[in-house]
Amino acid sequence: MAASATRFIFALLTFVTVGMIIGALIQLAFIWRLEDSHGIGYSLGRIQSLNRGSLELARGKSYWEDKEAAILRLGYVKPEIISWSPRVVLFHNFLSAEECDYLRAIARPRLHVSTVVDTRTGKGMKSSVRTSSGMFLTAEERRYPMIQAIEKRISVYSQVPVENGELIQVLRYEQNQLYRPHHDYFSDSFNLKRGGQRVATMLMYLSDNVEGGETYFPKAGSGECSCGGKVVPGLCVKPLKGDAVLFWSMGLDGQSDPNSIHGGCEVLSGEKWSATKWMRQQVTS
Ligand code: PD2
Ligand code: ZN
Repeated sequence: MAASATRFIFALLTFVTVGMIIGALIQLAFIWRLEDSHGIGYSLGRIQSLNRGSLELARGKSYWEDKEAAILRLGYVKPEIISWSPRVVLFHNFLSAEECDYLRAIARPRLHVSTVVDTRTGKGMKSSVRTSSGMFLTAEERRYPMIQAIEKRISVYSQVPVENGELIQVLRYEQNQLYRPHHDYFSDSFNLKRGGQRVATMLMYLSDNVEGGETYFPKAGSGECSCGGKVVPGLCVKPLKGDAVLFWSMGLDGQSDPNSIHGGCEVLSGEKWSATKWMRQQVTS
């Protein structure tokens, strides 16, 4: 009698335990399906803009599953219009710290003294106008996934196709180095032949802890700012790692905009690293 009662209690306990395990598994599966269909977790499910990547978000893909959202750094990049004439947009958090470090690492062993365009010949020449060191990424490096992602991001935020972009240039400014005010559009006819005029520039900052080294727009705004420690009229953008500034060398009238004059202020301490993407009227490659 006692033995059969023990067997009964044991069977009951086993039944209850197995039932609880099955119930827990069913609940887990239910929660998992719920997350999957509503994009809970890292959900940007309510973003419903016009591109395919965002539609996938709207259908419930989580942020990291959506490659397009990750490439565009949706939710991180914050645009701020800082001037309408010249047209200048500051993109906060445009590059990740990893992307900045990657560009610097590729560039460091291949740096050369920077040059400016000689308007008589269209060739590069050394000049006191620009005292940095720099290098260009190669067409091969353009195919690396991280570079591809950066190029795609530049093209989406500027609405200039990737094919119209020149190769990315990486620059390093050491103490006392600078780039005096200049226009990015060409004043010679040689460089116009392949790709046409430069229409816009995306200037990305790759390093922190720089004193000075601001990007200076003398014809923007009506205030004053600090450029390499000097107070000057115009607008100055501080070089913060990961930020990028997009400015237009061509006005809405389709003509080169003289107000787009800009420079890189003197670096007072630390090292400033930047990367430039110039964009043309036509395809460059
Ligand atoms: O690196 C800079 O700060 C800078 C400033 C102005 C770069 C350029 N222009 C350029 O590459 O055109
Ligand atoms: Zn420039």
